Amino acid sequence: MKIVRADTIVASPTRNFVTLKVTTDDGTTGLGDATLNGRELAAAAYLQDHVAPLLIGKDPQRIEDTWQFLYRSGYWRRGPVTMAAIAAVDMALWDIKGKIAGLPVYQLLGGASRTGLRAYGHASGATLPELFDSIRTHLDRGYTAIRVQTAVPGITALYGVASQPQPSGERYDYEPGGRGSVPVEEDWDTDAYLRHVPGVFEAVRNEFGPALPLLHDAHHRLTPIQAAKLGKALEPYNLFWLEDCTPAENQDGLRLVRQHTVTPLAIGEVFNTVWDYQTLIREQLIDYVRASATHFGGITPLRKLVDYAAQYQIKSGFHGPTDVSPVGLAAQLHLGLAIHNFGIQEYMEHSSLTHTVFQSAATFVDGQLHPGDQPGLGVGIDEEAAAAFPYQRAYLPYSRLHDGTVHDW
Ligand code: EZ4
Ligand code: CO
Repeated sequence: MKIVRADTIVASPTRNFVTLKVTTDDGTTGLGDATLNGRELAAAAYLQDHVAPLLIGKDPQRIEDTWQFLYRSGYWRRGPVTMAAIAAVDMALWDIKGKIAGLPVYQLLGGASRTGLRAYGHASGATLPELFDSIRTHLDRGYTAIRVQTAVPGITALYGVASQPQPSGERYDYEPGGRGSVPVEEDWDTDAYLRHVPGVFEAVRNEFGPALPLLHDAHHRLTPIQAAKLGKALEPYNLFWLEDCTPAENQDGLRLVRQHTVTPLAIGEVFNTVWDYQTLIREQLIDYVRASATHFGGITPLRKLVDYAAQYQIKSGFHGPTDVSPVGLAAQLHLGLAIHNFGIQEYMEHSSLTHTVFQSAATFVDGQLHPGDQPGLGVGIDEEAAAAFPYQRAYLPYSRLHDGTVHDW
């Protein structure tokens, strides 16, 4: 069997997605996701100009070998552009292998370890009543775990608060990657944030009781000692996890956080290889790995990461925002269903326009995601529909402190 085509499809139904379609000489096709929010064309060019020509004539069944070839032969290792491109190839080859075998990818990974994947949804509010309504809406939709993001007095535009008026004039609902020619500027005040957030969790606990799993994303904004302080302040409210409390480029910094708090920690949505996690896992400084298949080089290395993490009782909490396409989401649903150390799956529902381009067999029932039982990943692409939504320039926002200093977003 040989690969005869590798096409990169960039489409923007609601937001930009980069999809690789690999075709074999018997007409089998596989899809992979290389979407890199705000830098989509770099991943597309890497695939189209540098990777696709290397795939022609290769045996699509050699997944590990192809991964190693792309990772090592490029010489310039790692980085989100490289790893998103390799991820797309890896996913497409798993998709093809599943189709050849007539099995969903989770069966190739060892079969189901559970009936479905518990998902958490994103609730948010500019005020407490609005936040409570948002949590209730998610509970009504079946979610059994809720991420809570709140507006903060003294901060005008803050990550994760859907209804908050944005400098762009649009609502924040779907995702922060706004279309436009420049990144939108947001503001940040660490003290205001640290003062406000514990009270919000106290109010949520009082309203919804002690049992509902609650999560929170600090989105890389704190220093280790600030993160430690927040983790400690949130202990009475028993979080499922505190996410990305520091940027974590300095893995050693998490020792300090860990010494001070028993709030469980989840890190790594922007990480792209196991090396980004090495100290965090070996020293048991975190509880959940946040990588996505799309930004981590695909299913093959993500499997290795969770197997390494399993030895330290660390679980998965794969990144599932709308900037991971339905193909990328399917890849991690298959893996999450198969592994033993599944923790929880982030789920931001894709827009209905996105579903006109991607047809996914994945289901969300009673708070649980399932990738479905179609052979391969279970996602198709309507290329005609995709062509109707050409790329639109888009950037993630960035933050400045009130004195004008650029801050981590
Ligand atoms: O801001 O994926 O936990 N989820 C997140 C996401 C990220 C976006 C950036 O592209 O932090 O919403
Ligand atoms: Co996050």
